[in-house]
Amino acid sequence: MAAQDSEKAAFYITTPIYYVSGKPHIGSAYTTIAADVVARYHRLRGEQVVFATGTDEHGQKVLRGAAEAGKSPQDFTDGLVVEYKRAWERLHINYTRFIRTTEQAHVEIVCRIFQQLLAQDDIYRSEYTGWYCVPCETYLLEADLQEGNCPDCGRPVEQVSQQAYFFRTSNYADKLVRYIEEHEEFIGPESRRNEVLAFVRAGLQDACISRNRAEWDIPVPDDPDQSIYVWLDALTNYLTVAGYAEDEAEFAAVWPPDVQLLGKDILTRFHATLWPAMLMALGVPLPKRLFAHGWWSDETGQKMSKSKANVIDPFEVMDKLVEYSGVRTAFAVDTVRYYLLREVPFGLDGSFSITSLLQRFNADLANDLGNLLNRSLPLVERYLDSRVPDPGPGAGALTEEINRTAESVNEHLEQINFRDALIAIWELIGRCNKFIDEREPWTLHNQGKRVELDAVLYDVLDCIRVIAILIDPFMPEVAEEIWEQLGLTEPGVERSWSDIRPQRLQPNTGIRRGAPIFPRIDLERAAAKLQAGEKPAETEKPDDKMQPAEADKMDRISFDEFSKLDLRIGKVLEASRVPGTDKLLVLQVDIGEQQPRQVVAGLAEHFNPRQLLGQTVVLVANLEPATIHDTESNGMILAAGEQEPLALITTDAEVEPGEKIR
Ligand code: ME8
Repeated sequence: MAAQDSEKAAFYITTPIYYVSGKPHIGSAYTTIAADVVARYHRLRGEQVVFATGTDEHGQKVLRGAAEAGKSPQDFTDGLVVEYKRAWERLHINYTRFIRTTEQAHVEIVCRIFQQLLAQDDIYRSEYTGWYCVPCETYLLEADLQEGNCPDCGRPVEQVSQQAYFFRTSNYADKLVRYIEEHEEFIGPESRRNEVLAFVRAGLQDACISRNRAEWDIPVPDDPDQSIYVWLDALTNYLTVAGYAEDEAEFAAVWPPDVQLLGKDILTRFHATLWPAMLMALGVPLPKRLFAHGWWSDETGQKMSKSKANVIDPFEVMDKLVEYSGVRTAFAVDTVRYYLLREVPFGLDGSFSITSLLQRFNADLANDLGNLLNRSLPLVERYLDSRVPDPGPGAGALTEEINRTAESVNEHLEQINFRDALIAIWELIGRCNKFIDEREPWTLHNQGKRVELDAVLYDVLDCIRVIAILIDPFMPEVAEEIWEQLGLTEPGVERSWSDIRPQRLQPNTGIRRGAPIFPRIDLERAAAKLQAGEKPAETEKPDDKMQPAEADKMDRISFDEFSKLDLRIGKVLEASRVPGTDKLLVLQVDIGEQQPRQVVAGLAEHFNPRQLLGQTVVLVANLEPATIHDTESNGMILAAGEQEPLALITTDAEVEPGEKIR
């Protein structure tokens, strides 16, 4: 996949072109997001990329959809194309070409190909008697049917008896078997390759490639009673995009496709047989790699189908995520992208579960990645005046991990193995978090070990920089946010795969810590809401951190309720770690009472105990006492930060301990 032909200038990747019979859903989004990840990866490597997607607009399925909607086929398809383009934009899909099979230039290429194949006797006319599945737009033989229904979608088929044109697929079966055997990379994953080989070895029937004329289809040249079969038309889109028979230079720069992604439903009968046979007949090189991914079903494992109304809408999922976490819409989109590619190995089937999406959000994004940022950038702010330090001779502790991760992510992405690439990146995130725990920058600061402190924080920031590049193909907006928080906003400081090397971060860069990217979800509350079947609010709103509507959604309390809080000024007299924990400190706080209050607080990851001595704090004095890790706690210290204590709440002038807050 990486190795480009020396004479080929561009990396060419495609998705199937989707039927415009319904709105985009999680299935079409899946293939398109996966293709976008591959395209972004190659762009980051400095390659020119042609990334094509589009819509399949002819055929009975679309014609019937238009009739049901009471629209002309043109109005119907125009409307849905807008929906597709809008959906791809919202999902951060950066395609370079959106092809519609109704484009005049494409129609002309389809006709030219038909004429050429007819002239060279790869197409002939005969009688067709058999079956047709309209939802799949597939001709079927009696022997193909399962209990009289379509073997793919299980729906009833229609009997067809007509004069028709045939393509001599059978002539290419042996050549195709040899080709598949000799080109291991041609079909992935391995299991699908074996299925295709078995199918082709059993021999191929000539394919019926026309139908009695339907108003909306492409007519067969010089035979207006017949329409060109929608699959011949659809597969040709990949050639049209590359400039076939139109622009020789463009075609030479782009052809053959490096990767064609598709679902397993359209591999064996179409992309792995009819398509290569057509190309062989035309004398055009075959695509380098066809990769068929698995099928998403709903939470109960049922195949998604519009008639069952269980089709998953990615935008409804995002709305829920925004509602439950308060995450910005752009990062909710990236979360859905991450979830789809992390949850299930590409190639296998999966069932989409909002609960597991929310769990992954908390565990991988809020905890692992979010925590890394939320705990390290404040340290740089506090100790180093928000500047990237000099690495000094002591830096480079994460060099080996960074190099190893880069190598493994490359390998996995070349193999179209998104899940393992993400696992490798998350191992690096875990390692970086652990490095902070081990080196305790707060202790180094406290001990005045500035050189060591600089080296540790440099390594952490530099590793975060590498992580931002690595996640960029998957989560482009999150990568950009991290980049900005690192202060890498100068023109020309773009993310590039070649910068996945240690110690490329410029000392003295000014970091700009932002709000936490992934606010943690209260999973219990979310589960209760999900169970109540609440429909989330529309997220058609500006991508701001605090939406005006959020204030309305807050649980309000009355003044009487607020008055019940007893908030007091306190002064920290003693502070030490709670034995056996990483996060907890036990503090003795003077709040003007006879005895100091003992309070357990989750401050240990961000504050050194000694740093807190003498600190003025705000204490919730009338909180019920609790025992935390065998230690009595009698009150709560207030700090800013929803997930992590980023800063203590204190006063801007000296106030006596015990003073009430109103
Ligand atoms: O077949 N899980 O279009 P189509 C995973 N026009 N992927 C899914 C999915 C699911 N539940 N549902 C759909 C066509 N897909 C033809 C293609 S190409 C020359 C012509 C994805 O709208 C998957 O990629 O039925 C599948 O192959 C494609 O959508 C089918 O889209």
